[in-house]
Amino acid sequence: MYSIETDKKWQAKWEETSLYKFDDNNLDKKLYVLEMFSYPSGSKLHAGHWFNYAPVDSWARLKKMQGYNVFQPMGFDSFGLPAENYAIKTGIHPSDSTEKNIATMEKQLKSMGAMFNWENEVITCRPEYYKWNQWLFLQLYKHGLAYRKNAPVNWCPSCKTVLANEQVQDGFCERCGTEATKKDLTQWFFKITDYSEELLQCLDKLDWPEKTKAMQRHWIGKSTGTNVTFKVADSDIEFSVFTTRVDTLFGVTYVVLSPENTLVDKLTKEEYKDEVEKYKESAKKQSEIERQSITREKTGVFSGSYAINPINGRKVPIWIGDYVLNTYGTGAVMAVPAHDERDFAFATKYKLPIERVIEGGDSLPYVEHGKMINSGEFNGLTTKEGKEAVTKKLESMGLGSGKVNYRLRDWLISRQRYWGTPIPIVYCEKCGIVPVPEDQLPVELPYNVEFSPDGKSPLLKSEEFMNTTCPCCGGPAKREADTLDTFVCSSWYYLRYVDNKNSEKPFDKAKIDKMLPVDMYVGGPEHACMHLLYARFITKALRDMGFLDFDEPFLSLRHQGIILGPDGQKMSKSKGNTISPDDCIQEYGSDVFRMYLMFGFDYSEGGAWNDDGIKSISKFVDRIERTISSVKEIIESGDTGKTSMDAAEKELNYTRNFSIKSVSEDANKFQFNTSIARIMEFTNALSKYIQQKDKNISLLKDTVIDFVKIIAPFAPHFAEEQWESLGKSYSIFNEKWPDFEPNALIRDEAEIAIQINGKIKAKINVSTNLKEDQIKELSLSNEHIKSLLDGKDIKKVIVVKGRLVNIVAK
Ligand code: ANZ
Ligand code: ZN
Repeated sequence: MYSIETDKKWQAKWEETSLYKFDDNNLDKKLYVLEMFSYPSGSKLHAGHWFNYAPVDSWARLKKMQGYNVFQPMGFDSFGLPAENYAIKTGIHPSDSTEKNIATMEKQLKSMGAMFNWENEVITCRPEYYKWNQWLFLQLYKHGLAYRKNAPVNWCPSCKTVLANEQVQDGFCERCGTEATKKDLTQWFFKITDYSEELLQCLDKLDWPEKTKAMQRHWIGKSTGTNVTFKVADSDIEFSVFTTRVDTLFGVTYVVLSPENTLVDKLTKEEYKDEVEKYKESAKKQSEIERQSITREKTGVFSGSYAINPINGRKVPIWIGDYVLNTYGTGAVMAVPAHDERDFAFATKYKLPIERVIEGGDSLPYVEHGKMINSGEFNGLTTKEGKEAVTKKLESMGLGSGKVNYRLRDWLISRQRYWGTPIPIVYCEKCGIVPVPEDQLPVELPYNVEFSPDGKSPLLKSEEFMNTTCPCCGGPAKREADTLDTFVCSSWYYLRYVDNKNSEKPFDKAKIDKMLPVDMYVGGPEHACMHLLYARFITKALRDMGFLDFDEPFLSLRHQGIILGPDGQKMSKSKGNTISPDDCIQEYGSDVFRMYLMFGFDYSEGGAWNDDGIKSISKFVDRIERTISSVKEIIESGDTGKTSMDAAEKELNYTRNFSIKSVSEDANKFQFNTSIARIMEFTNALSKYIQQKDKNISLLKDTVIDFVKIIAPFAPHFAEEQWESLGKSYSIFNEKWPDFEPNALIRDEAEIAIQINGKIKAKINVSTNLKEDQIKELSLSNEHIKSLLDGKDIKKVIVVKGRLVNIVAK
């Protein structure tokens, strides 16, 4: 009987024979299959990890049997907040707890029996890895893609560190859910914005979920419009606004600057200074999210100055309002209250003029496109034509030009936390910012540091770390005390896997050019605008710096859904609804656990755990085992000599070939649940056939071989065991995946269901040559159906050829 002992037996054999060792000599058929690596946060592997890894391993096994040379590495994203927070909670040093957790998780992962290439493991918190993280930082710095600036940045008061824009979701810290605030700090950034356009364009050619691509497009936020220059009346000051609707330029009745715009002080007239100062103070307390909210009441103050609309010379008041963000466009907008919601609300509140310049709609604001009116020489042009014509005119006047803006901001990568890669920078009073020379890497993270966060970088407290000598002049210097965002570690780990033992370089160019891009990447959808964007950027940056020759890291991407507790809630220890993979595999064996995950859920959707579900899979596996063992007995008891293909043989052969075809196609598309449903049907067909008196033994022999082969990816240990019991030579995973025989799929008989009022009452086999009328007749003459219809009135009979007959009766 299959059990965890079967798992252990085959795991030992696989390891002993290096069955899954990647073949460096067969790169033409390489298939790089990657699952997002996990972070050892303290808790053990949970059902979600399994759901990410095990079905993907089944997919990879199918590919291996189809002749691919599979590379499927695994590692640990072991720096960062989860590990550090766990350490803070338990008081155990993050380095100790992390190493211990990694050991536990490795053991658990091995019990899954996946084809992981452990010899390629990457652990990001070890100096062998983060040395190259520092190297990456230095390359970006050398090429102007890493820089330091003072900026208002997102701050999480609970994690006590800055956060990248991507890590603030709807205003809250992505890690702990605390509302993020703003702080003015000098921080390090990576210049991802240099790649905005390419990051956007290349999305089109990626085989990724559409939703994820749409999220990235939205996050990059390309916006095509016009910068328009307004001169300030009675002054030589001028400023630009960014607009996507320059066709409404004649409708501008005022302009608005953001409170942080540096021109505000210069433009504010004496008598308005007090009020403007007060307004600027209050704006500081609002988050950008609040300021952008459509429902929030728009506020503003008048500056006392006026600007000149370049298109018609009209003098319009300059206001200051916090619905204008300083971090987007030019930090100033032209207001067209007749055609923009926010401007309309603002103008109504402050009694500013509202003038229509686009025809259409019954009421204002009218925000759609239309024909230009009240716009002088441009009257009659459509919005599209108008945008072009007005921009051209402004260009000829030297007062404007076409402009593309992106919402994407540079990636903030410094963190005021201990458990991360030290940023390899030294500050010298004489030489300023000095990068640590490459031959002095790694800058090691010191062990003896008080790591509890207090808002300042914990490394500041380590004199031994902080005080150093300047690599330039040899004088006294201080190290950078911040550490790198852990998303830097994960932005290139897939490159290191290929060449993880290289001590000279982060990776060998020739090697990774052969092994990458990753062919199939699988992980959670929550990474859409973080990890998946950063990794694309780093790949492109490394390409432009000459370290690799491809454009995109991940050609195909799939997301797994979330496994919820039996109560339909997110699994959590406090709710007591967690499912322990360890307990499950102890009780049922890892293949049953794996198969249940694949059969019980749509892979990309996930769903609620169901104990009955795993029990029924366990019974199903037993049933397969019994069926195979009966088949074996029959085969061993001698050949009957029957070679003909009668109806029963044809039926079995049909199911066999249909299963091969469907399982190959469905599993390839990550539709594991339907793949397993087909295997269930195959099992039924096989056990039905062996009850037959007169059996075709040679057909049975061939069939059972295919049967075990197509089970193999989904229940790998179990299938090895069955394969061995059939007397076949090790290993089934070196066998070729079966092909189906198209001729066997042409049926001359098909089973059809007979329904009465939509409920199935009987099943009959009919020749596929029959006409609808004949099928109808056959159904109505079925004895069982006849008895059920007794005394009823037949209203209608619907025939769906090859599938069913529905009799509507009262
Ligand atoms: C005048 C106008 C008239 C606008 C109209 C819209 C409709 P996207 O698509 O997001 O790029 N805008 C520009 N800079 C802004 C800032 N820093 N803060 C807040 N709003 C800003 O949006 C571009 C539009 O958002 C611009 O076009 C501008 O308003 C506003 F009938 O200009 B529009
Ligand atoms: Zn110096």
